[in-house]
Formats: sequence, structure tokens, C-alpha cells
Amino acid sequence: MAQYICEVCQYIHDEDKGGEKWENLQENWTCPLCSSPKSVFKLVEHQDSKINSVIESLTSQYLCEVCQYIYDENKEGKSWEALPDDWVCPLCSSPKSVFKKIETEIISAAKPEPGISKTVSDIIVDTMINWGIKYVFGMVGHSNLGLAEAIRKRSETGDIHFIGVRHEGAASFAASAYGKLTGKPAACLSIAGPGATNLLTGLWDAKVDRIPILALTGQIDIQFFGPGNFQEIDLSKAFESVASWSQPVLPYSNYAELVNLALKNAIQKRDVAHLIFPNHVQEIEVPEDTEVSSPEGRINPIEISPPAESLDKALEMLKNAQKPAIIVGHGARFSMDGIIQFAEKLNIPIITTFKAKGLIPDSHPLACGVLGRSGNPVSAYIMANSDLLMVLGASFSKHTGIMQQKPIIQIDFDPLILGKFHAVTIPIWGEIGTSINLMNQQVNQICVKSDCRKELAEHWEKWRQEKQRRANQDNGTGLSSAFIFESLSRLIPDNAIIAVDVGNNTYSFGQYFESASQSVIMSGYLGSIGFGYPAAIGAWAGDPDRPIIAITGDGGFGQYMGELTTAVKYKIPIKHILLNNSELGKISKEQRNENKTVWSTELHNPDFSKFAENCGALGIRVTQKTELDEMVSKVLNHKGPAMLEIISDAQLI
Ligand SMILES: Cc1ncc(C[n+]2csc(CCOP(=O)(O)OP(=O)(O)O)c2C)c(N)n1
Ligand SMILES: [Mg+2]
Repeated sequence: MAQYICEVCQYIHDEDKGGEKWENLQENWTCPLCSSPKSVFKLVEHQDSKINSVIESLTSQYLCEVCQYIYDENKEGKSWEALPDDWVCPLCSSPKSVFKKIETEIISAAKPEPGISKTVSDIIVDTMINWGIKYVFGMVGHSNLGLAEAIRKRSETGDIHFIGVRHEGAASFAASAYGKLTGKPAACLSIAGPGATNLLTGLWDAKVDRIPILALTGQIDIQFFGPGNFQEIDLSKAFESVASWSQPVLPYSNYAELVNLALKNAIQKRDVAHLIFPNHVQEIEVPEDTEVSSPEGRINPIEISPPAESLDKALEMLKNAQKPAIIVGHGARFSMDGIIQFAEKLNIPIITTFKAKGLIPDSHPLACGVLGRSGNPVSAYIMANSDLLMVLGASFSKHTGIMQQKPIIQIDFDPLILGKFHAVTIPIWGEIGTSINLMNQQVNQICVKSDCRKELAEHWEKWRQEKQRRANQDNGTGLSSAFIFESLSRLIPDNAIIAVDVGNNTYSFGQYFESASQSVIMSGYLGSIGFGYPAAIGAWAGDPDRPIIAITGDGGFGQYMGELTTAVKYKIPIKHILLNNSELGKISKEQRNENKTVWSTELHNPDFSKFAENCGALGIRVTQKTELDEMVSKVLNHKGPAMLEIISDAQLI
């Protein structure tokens, strides 16, 4: 007996419920609901037979009522009755009498039927791969083993890669960093309960920085939902505020469609999508021909054009301005060629936010470097003296401090970011690359501005002298930040990816490091310490051919030190520059600024370089200025993962 579904209106013709046998229906028979022809009907594939076989097999299971251990006759190959009376639970040593036969109908992995060899997880993973998911970062465990098995199978064919981390927080940081670098989503995987909650920080990092990311969390078995069993937390609720889209994968779900919707949401909203996998569902067998899906026809290009009217107004403002300046944020990172071309044609200086550091090399004659708390006086001067700001892909954070009283043209792909904190003169809704290309085509209508290159060069000269003065400072208690970053500016390759952390070390990087064309990855709006090292793992996955650098403090690295073993295990050649000032330097400074006693910020550290060696990486410690250049080069030229621990002065920042 079978069921046939109308693919137009979903009406089900059920032979079981008194419906005519399908073969006996006339060829001109039509759907009683929508009148579609017989040809649009499709046979409904049923999992009932599989579920029945599971229920059958589970009647021979016995549950220890003390520790929940399940004795499975099928697995053990011995019937319950055949066990001696003095047999005890192998987990908690309870006697046989506390065991209870499991009568519950459990939907579980079915025994393979002929022609069936795929599981729900295979469909999920195959569809993820079709959507371009190349990396999964995470930790395998009890409640995700079915899914892990499907990932393993496809990783063996090289279609997806799995990086097993030491803390799930590192998995979500790595996936977030992957998205920050590539603009594409990666996935992070955890078990139920504590594994899932460990993912939350990195997911928030991705969310607030507008990065697509996919979280895959295991869950305890469906039939246990509710009473608060071991590792049971309501993951839908726990992820509600971070995930823009979150759904459980259940028996009879349209599995491939759930992946489609998850990734469509992640990519188009640049946000967090979450799929919850109850343990048993992961291994439900599906027919070999169950369709996997792909993004084809499901996603539109996001290169949206701005309204012509807004663009005309912006061009008019630019025409009349004497000293316009461009401020680029991280959202402009894939559109820099067009922006630099535009700026060069019109002589407009380009300032960056901290998150956008290096999007234009500091050596470019129109570059002003970073603005704000991690910035320099060059950009501050240019902004203060400008009569129009063109803000591209930046979000007006306090850290950047864009002067809101100036006339402002703001362009962003997200209409909610436009004029979010205060009114701007002209908000333009459009993809930045598309908008700037349109402006480039109409550039003749705008007057070329007076050349600011000489003035800029003079300001840079003054700032470089000041940096040199600070680099020369020496209290005999460690190297100064300006000295460290002067060396790194010369020695880090132009094409490197630099993942940074949070703290005074990061602010100093913003101020003193002279960017060439390196990509900089940071925990922007969340500002989470600990991000730098796992982020380097994720960024390396995004572009393994580029040199990968992590710059952190001792406090931040302390949170994810275990990930050094991950880098060694997977031969990820991260060059780690660790500024060890034996304190949570940024917090000490805040306590001083607020006239409080510096308290609880001193750190009891290991010898980090020895720790690196212990993990199997190269570890070098530098205490003297004279040895810095040589040791930086040694670490950068090392083939595998390497750490340069620099004893730095917490005051000279
Ligand atoms: C997860 C998290 N916890 C706490 C903080 C607050 N915080 C900001 S910077 C910082 C100190 C970082 O110390 P360290 O890595 O040694 O950097 P330093 O300032 O000494 O260069 C702390 C605790 C944070 N931003 N994120
Ligand atoms: Mg420190």
C-alpha cells in the first residue's frame, strides 16, 4: 500500500485509507484538490518500516535505572535471561534487578534495508558541501557521532575538512575568522549541553561583526527531551538570541531543505544559522536516491545597486566639497580596488577603521591609517579638517569615533546600519563595490580636489618621528610596543594574514604597525580576548597559501593555549607573536585611569616559549632589543607552527 503526494498542493492520495490503487486510476484522473494531472504526483517514501524495525530491535534493550546504562541484547550477542543472576551493571555495578526493559518507542537508526546506505547526516553533509562549506571546526562526542561519521566519510574524499579543536570556543572563533577573511561561511560542531554552550562566544563574535557562520550542535535523544536529562539543555532557547535561524532536524524533516534554509539565512543576512541534531536522528537511514540540495536557484547575488536618486545627491555633495575624506570599514574589504581608484582620480584621502586596518597600505600616498582609539594623529587630523565624510562599510563604533556632526554620505548593504546611531546626510542602500563602481563611471561630474598628498606625507613624517621616539624608550623592564611593532612592520611579509587579539597589545598593533597589504582579522564588536590564536587557525583554513600570524597578549592567549596543540597536530604553520607583560595590561590601565588600585591583573605565567616547545612547536623567548629582529626572522622562516614570546613593558604601549 502506498501514498502519492501532489507536488502542487500537497494533497495525499492514500491507498491505505480507501484510495483506489494508483495503477488503477485513469490517466486523465486529476487531483481532487487542485485538479493537477496524475503526472505531478510522486510516491511518498516512508520511513515507517525502518522505524518499526527499530522498535522491534529496541524491545531487547534493558535500562539501568541507576545510571541509565543500556544493555542491548543485539549488541552484546547475549539475551537478558542468559545473564547470570549476579551480573552487575558494567557502569555503576548495580544489580540486575534495577534494570528495566525498554518499552518506549524510540525513533532511531534503522537497520540498513536493501538499497539503503545513506543516513540523514549524509544528506546534511552532502548539501553543506554543495553550498561550499569546506571546513568544520569542532569536537566530536557522544551526541554528534552520526553527524561526525558523515563528515569523516566526505573528509576522506577531500570534499570537506575537519579540524578537531581543544575547546569548542576555539571552533566558533575559527569559523568566524574564516568568514571574516573569505566572506564565506564555515561550520562549527559540538555535542549537546556544554559543547554547545561553549560555541556561543564565537557565534556572538560572528554575529556582531556580520559574518556568515553555521553551528551544528548534537542533542540528546528525542525521547528524552524535557525532563532535564544529562547534557539536556533547550538548545533552541539557548541559541535563540544569537542565531538568526535555528531549527532541529527531526524524523521526517526535509533534511536537505533545512540545510538550504540555514545557509541561505547565514549568507544573505551575514549572520548565525544553527541546526540541532538529536542523537538518533543523525543515523536514520534514507533511501540511496534521497535528494541532496544545493544553492542553485536558492540564493541571489547580493551586489545590489543603490537608488539612482541617492547616488545623484551624493555626487552633488562630493562635487561641492573642498576637502572630502573617505572612511572605510571592514564591510568595504572586498571593494577596495574600486575605492582606491575613485580616491586616486579625485585626490581623496582614505582613512580606515581599526577593523579595516591595512585595506589600503600605509605607504599609499592617500592613506591616512587607522582612526580612533587604536589609531594615529594623521587620520584624526584629516577627519577633523574635512568638510565631507564618505563612510563605506563602517558602523560608527565609539572605538572609531567618526565625527557625526560632519556632513556624511554613508553607503552600506544593510539598510538598518544606515543612520543607525545618528542621522547622516545621505544614507545610501547598496552594495559597496557596486555603488562605488557606479560612482566611478560618473566621476567626470565631480571636480578633482586639491592634491592632499604633500600635506599627508608631512603628517606621516611627524607621526613616524613620534613612533621612533616611543620605540627608543626603555625602562629596563621589557621591550616597548613601538619597538616591537617597528620590527614586525619591516619583517612580516606583505601578503600575510594577521589575526589579532584584544588588549593593549592589539591597540599598539593598531597604532604602530605599518600595514602593507596584510589582511587583519579581529574580534571587532565583541572584543573577546582569546580570539587571536584560534582565529589564526580559521584564517589559515580560509587561505592556506598565505603566511599566517597571530599576535596576542599573555592574558588573551591564556584562554586558548591548548589550541597550540591543534596547530601542531594539523601542521598549521601559525607564527605566534606573544607580548608577555605578565599582566592584563589593558585592565591595569583602566584601573589607573579610573583612580582605582591596580588589582588582580598580574598574571602568573608559564615560560610560554617552553610551553610551545613542549607542544611540539618552535618556541623562542626574547628579552633584549638587540635580539628581536633576528628572532622574528627565525620564527617567520620556520616551516611549522612557531611562537616568539617577547617580554614586553606593560607601561610602554
Ligand atoms: C572574554 C573576555 N574577557 C575579558 C575581557 C576584558 N579584557 C579586555 S583586554 C583584557 C586584558 C588582556 O590581557 P593581555 O592579553 O595580557 O593583553 P595586554 O593588555 O596585557 O596587552 C581583558 C581581561 C574581554 N575583552 N574578553
Ligand atoms: Mg598582558
